[in-house]
Amino acid sequence: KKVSVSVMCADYNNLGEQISKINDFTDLFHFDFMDGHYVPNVSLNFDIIKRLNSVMKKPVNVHLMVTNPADYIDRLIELKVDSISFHFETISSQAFRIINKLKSNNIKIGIVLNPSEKIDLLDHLYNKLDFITVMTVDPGFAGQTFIPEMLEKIKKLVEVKKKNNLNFEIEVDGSVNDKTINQLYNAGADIYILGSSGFFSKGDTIEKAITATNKYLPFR
Ligand code: S6P
Ligand code: MG
Repeated sequence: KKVSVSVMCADYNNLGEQISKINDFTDLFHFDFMDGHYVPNVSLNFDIIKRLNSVMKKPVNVHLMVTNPADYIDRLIELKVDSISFHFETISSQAFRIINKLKSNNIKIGIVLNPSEKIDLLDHLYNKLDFITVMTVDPGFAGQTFIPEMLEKIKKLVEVKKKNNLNFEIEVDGSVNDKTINQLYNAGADIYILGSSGFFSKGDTIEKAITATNKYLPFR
């Protein structure tokens, strides 16, 4: 089981300092990219990753909430990110092209399912994916309400994995916190994205947030 801290929820006034303190606690860093078009918000960007690359000691995952994700790939390859998460409908017409390009650059690939999207959308891609992200809120904003119906989707993915002997990891994004973690854990999620409700609000310093979060995580 892995933890991925959502950098969009950090204190931008102390970004480098916070990230360096989170290094030992997290397994991955999660960077939300938004273009103000696919979702009505904007968030992190290439320059922020570039500036933080020297501070971060854990792999970087970029979650592209953008209409034209193919436009972002070359710069993410340059930045040597570890993995990229794409929303299914934004790459459905060019999924194989994009997957092959990332694989040849040693970048892991994940597909994100919005709450409205069924897992069957991915049945032709399962064996090509490193992970599948189940959104447990609508994409675009931190601080939203957990959608409990998504637990079934996680369980279905676990079944598909077992039945077909597949390797993809199951990630969850959106309102992952002390109130939802046990259900997500029991459903079988592998990677837990922790943002405002699950990490940064758990203490007034990063040290306190780490202690409090380690206490409630069922796998630590
Ligand atoms: C949402 C984004 C997420 C958030 C995370 C925030 O569009 O993809 O990664 O950063 O969900 O955490 P919380 O606890 O506020 O939902
Ligand atoms: Mg995200």
